[in-house]
Amino acid sequence: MPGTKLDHKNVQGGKAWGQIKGKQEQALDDINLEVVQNGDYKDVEDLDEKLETYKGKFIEYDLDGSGDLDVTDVSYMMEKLGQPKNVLEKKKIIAEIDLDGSGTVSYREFLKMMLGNKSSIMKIILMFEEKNKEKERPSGPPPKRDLSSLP
Ligand SMILES: [Ca+2]
Repeated sequence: MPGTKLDHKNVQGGKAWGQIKGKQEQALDDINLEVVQNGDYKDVEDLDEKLETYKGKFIEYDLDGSGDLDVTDVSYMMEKLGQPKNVLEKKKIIAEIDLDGSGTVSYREFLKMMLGNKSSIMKIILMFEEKNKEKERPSGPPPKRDLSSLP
């Protein structure tokens, strides 16, 4: 039916939006549970905690609640993280983690990226953000993000 892909600008914060986000969270919870149960990542430290964090991130960036991160979602993510990219760069970022070639990043693909050993631009940027957050900043504006300062 038309209109299932909602415009987040109009509905975010509304009741319909809350329902979409609730459903979305449920779906991601199911995938998290499956990941824990199938044991692929049993060697990952604090797996439950990490899955919870990644779920939150995915929901935050999946603006329309479609269950996939598309170019628009990745644009928003990169801008929010202070790493604006052009369309080609965004497509490249997605292609690195888009295992089934759909042109979008599903939650399973997102988890594979975050939990796997393979490096990718999105992973580096997200990990960098996480590191930045951990640092305590009692006052003043946050320091300008700079990818060249990564280890
Ligand atoms: Ca995909």
